[in-house]
Amino acid sequence: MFYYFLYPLAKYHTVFNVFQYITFRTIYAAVTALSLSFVMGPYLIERLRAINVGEVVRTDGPPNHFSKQGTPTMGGAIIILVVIISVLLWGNLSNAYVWLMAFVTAGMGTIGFLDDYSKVVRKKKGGMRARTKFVAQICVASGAALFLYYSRFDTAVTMPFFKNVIVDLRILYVPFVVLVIVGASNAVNLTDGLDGLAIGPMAISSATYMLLAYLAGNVKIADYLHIMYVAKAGELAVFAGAMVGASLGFLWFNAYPAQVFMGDVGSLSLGGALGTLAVITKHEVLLVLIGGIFVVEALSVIFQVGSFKLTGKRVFAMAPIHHHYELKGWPEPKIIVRFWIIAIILALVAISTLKIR
Ligand code: 57M
Repeated sequence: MFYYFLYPLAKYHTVFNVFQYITFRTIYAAVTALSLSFVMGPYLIERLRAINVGEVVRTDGPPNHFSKQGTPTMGGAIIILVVIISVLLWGNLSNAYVWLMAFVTAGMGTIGFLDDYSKVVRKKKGGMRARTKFVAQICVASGAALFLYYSRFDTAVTMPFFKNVIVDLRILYVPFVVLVIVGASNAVNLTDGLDGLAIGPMAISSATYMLLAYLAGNVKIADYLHIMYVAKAGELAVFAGAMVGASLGFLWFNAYPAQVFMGDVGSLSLGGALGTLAVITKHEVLLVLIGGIFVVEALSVIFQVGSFKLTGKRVFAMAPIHHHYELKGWPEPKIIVRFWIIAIILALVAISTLKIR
C-alpha cells in the first residue's frame, strides 16, 4: 500500500523515493511484522485462552510433555495475520508472485485450521483424517504449480554446487513443485514438537530465502553469481522479510516454556510458504540444505515408520528425532538451541553455494 500511496509523492519530495526500494520495504516489512506480533500477541493469546483453545497432549509421548496440556494453540493464526498485514502495507501488490505466496499460505493455513479445529474445539482425537488433509494439501500446491506452469515459469532445475547441471523437467515440473510445497509443509509440521523448535529454523530459512529472492530478482547480481534470474521475484524478499519478523515475533511467546503453540494452522502454512519461496526463487533443491532441520525430522519419521513396518525394529527411541533426544535425557532447551545452531550452519553453507560452484 505504501508503494502505491507514498512512492508517487516522490515527485514532490525525494524522501518518498525510498518506498520504491525492495531493501527498504523488506526491512520495514520485518520490523512491522515483529512489532505487530509484540502488540497483538498477548491480547490474541489471552483470547485463545479465554475461548479454551488448549492443546490436548498425547498420552503416548515423552512424559515431560504432560505438563504442556492446555497450552493455548492455533497461535499460527497470529503469524498469518501479521504476515498478511505487513505484506499489504509494504508489498507491491501488482506482483503475481506475492499473491501466489498469499494463496499457498492461506490455503495451507485453512487446512491446518480445520485440522486444529476438529482436534481442539470438536475434540476429535487425531483431528482431520490424514488422507483428507494430504489430498487438500496436494490441491493447494497443484493450484500454485499449474499457475506457474501456464504462466511460462522456467521449468529448469539447478543443482547446488554444480554450475552446469541443469535439468529441464518440462511438464514434470508440476508434480515436482507439488512435492516441494507439500513436503515442506509436512516437514515443518513434524518438526513442531518442542518449544521454538520449528519457528527458530523457520526464521533462519525465511531470512535465507529473503536474500535469495533479492539476488535472483536482480538481473545484474543474478548474472554475476550465475544463478537463474527470475524477473519480479525480488518482491518476494518483502514477503520473506515479513515471515522473518512474524517468526521472531512468535518465537518471543513460543520460546521455552511456551505460552502458545502455533498449531497446524501455523506449521502447515509456514512450511507451504517456505516451499513456495524455494520454487519461485529457483532454489528448489537448495531447500534440502536451507531447511535441513525440517528434512532430517521428516526423514527420521520415514525411517522409523519404514523400519518398524518392515523389520519390527525401531531406529530411534521415538520419532520424530527430537523425541529421541528427549528420551535420551537431553533437556528440552538444549535440543532446541542445538537444532537452531545446526540450522544457522546449514543456512550459511547454503549461501556459500552461490560461490562454490
Ligand atoms: C504432530 N505435533 C506435536 C501443537 C503444534 C507418522 C507419525 C510418526 C507422525 C508423528 C506426528 O503426528 N507428528 C506431527 C506433531 C504436538 O504439537 C501440536 O501440533 C502442532 C504442530 N502440528 O503446534 O499444536 C505436541 O508437540 C509438543 N509441542 C511443544 N512445543 C511446541 O511449540 O512442546 C508442540 C509445539 C504438543 C506438545 O507436546 O502436544 C506432537 O508431537 O504430537 N507422530 C509422532 O510424532 C509419534 N511417533 C510415533 O508414533 N512413532 C512410532 C513409530 C513406530 C511410528 C514410534 O516411534 O514408536 C509420536 N508423537 C508423540 N508422542 N507426541 C508418538 C508419541
